[in-house]
Amino acid sequence: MKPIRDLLTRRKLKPLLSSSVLIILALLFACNQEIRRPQVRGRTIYLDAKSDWQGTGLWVKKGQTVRFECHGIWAVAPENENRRWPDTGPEGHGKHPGEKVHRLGDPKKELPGTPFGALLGKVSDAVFPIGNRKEIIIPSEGELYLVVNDYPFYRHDNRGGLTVTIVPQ
Ligand SMILES: [Ca+2]
Repeated sequence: MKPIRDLLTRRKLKPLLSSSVLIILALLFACNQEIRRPQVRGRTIYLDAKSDWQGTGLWVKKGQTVRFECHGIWAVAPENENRRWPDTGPEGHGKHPGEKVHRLGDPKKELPGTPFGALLGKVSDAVFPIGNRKEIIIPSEGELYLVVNDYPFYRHDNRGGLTVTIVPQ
């Protein structure tokens, strides 16, 4: 009787043991995948001054803080207009002569009341200035888009671009 009982126990135990091993292996694999998966916290894009609104691929929420870091220079006019529109960063041309010459065109800007050449953001229909600020509180939910502030119909003569690192908090 004893060998038969042993055999029965072994027969019941064996599938149990092997399925337990499989479950443990599956869990270990899943944990490993979780650890290996890159944690995408933000991204860096190149924003050409000639570009229309450029998607960042980042989905942001209303009230969320987003950090920005910009490198590079751009301008809303070609090189031969450098005296009016000298190279600038994300803060834009506010203090330069071109801004005064074109002050009557302010309502035609992508974002009126904000300097030419300033970095702008858009989420859903909300357009907002970013400029050289390091942090922005997002006003709406959706994908974050970026553009240089210029006449939307006159970006083709712009020069330069910015490398923008965007990190939602
Ligand atoms: Ca332009």
